Amino acid sequence: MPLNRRKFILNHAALATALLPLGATVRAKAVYASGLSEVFKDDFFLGTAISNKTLSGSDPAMFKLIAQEFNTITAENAMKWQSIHPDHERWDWRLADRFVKFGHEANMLMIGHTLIWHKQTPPTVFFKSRKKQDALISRDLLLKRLRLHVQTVIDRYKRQIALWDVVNEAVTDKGRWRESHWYDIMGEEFLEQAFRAAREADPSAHLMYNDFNMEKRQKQRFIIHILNILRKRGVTVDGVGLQCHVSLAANAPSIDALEAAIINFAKAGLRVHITELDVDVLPNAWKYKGLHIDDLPIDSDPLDPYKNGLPARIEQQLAERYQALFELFIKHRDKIARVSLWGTSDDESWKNDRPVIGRTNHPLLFDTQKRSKKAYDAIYNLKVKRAP
Ligand code: 9MR
Repeated sequence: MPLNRRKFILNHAALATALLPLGATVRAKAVYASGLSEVFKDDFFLGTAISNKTLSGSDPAMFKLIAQEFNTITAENAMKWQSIHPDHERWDWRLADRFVKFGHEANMLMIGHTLIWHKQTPPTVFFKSRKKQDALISRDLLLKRLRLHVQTVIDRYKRQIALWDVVNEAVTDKGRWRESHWYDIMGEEFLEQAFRAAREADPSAHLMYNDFNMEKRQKQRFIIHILNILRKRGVTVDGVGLQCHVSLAANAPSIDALEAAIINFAKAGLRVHITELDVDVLPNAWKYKGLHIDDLPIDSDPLDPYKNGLPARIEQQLAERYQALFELFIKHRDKIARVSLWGTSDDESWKNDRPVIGRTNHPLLFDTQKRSKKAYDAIYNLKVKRAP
């Protein structure tokens, strides 16, 4: 086993436990020895997010591609509160069970995403009545719900999942607590309580805090500060997730800013995970957030320029951007446990519908036909020089 992977596993007993019972499938994995994760096996785990479409079985070719190319998976939506626990007494484990079954069969390192978030959580979690969504419940009741949810989910999967995004996006880019129902009802305490509940449910799990725009200095400082406070109170957070939803423009964010983030989080004693990498190639359209591309009050063509494919020039820029990112990740491989893409092929990316709905983005390593792109070759070639 490569040194850094062994170190990672040894540092986190639960991960070892989670991987060990899979002896039989470890051998099966060797069949796919040529994938991208194999190329990076001495550096970090390399993964992707699996969509609900794939999990519901309508795209078997996608499972095959993922098994071939990656060694860690995250459920893009299937394990979020709204999907797995849609009502107080109702749990829906179907897609999450499918995720774990696939992960087990393909010998994947599985990531539990995400236990506590302000989005994709049913309003009934926070309000006194279904009809009157103005009266928030008490701190004590919300704490009870938080603990029940976190512990039920971890309990069910703890034999297979040893890494959890416990809390997602609790901090603003300016380095303050994000306004959310969690924060409104429980104040800062919700972060600590979430990690406490997770730690109780699986004492040796690898617990992470996950957020976007982690290169912003104020955000970084604040997150390190609050995670240090937790540590002083005896609640250890093991890792931090840098989502890395970046864009094609060289400074969005700059490699230097990302590098500083990786170094600062590592210095604070946190394992770094790149959790949701993708590279947006489209023009900025946040001004029209939530609108469909066909409903814009302006000529929409300039905002959706690559409907018929990515021109060679842009494809090249995308490859260069991916290459620069992976050069950085390789440079800091001692700090980085994992790099996960947020999806596999371009057609399934959330970036086609955000901020504007219905555009054609090209942010991932595989095109809509599941063919590897130049960006794939660029990062593959960083490790393996192919014969000309
Ligand atoms: O990719 C996910 C998309 O399908 C959902 O509609 C969206 C809902 O907010 O969440 C997306 O995934 C998010 C992830 O869970 C947390 N970080 C930001 C991701 C992109 O929004």
